[in-house]
Amino acid sequence: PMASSEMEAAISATPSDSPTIFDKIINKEIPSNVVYEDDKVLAFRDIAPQAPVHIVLIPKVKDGLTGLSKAEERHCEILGYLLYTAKIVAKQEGLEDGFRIVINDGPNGCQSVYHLHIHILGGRQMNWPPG
Ligand code: IU
Repeated sequence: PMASSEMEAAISATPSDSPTIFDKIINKEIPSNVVYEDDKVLAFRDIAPQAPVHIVLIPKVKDGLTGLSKAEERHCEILGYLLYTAKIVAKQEGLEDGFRIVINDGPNGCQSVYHLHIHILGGRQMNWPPG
C-alpha cells in the first residue's frame, strides 16, 4: 500500500535537538486544543486524529528528549509521570473500555516531531499488529 502523508513526513523528518512546533504549542504561540495541562506536561488533541480520541502528551521541558531513544537516567521521573498522566487523560476522555499508548521513535518508528511525545488513542477498537 502507498505510504500515508504522515508516514512520508516522518520518513523525511530530520532527527535533531532544535526547537520544534511543540515548543510553540507549549508557549501558546500556536493554538491547540488543550485537554490537560500542569507544570510538567501538556496534552492536546492531535491535528490529524487517527481515532475518535487522539491526544498528544508532551513534557513541557524537552531536556534533550528528542525521542525515547535519547532517554537518560535523569529522564526517568518525567517518563514515569508522562505514563501516569496518560492514564489520567484517558480516564478524563472516558476511555473506560481501553485505549492505546504509542511512542513513535525515529524514521522506522514514523516519528515526525523530535520532541518526545506519547500518543493516546481510543474511542474505537484498535487493531493488532499495528502497521
Ligand atoms: P509522530 O509520532 O512524531 O508522528 O507524532 C507527531 C504528531 O503530532 C502527529 O500525529 C501529528 O498529527 C501531530 N501534530 C499536531 O498535533 N500538531 C502539529 O502542529 C503538528 C503535528 I506539525
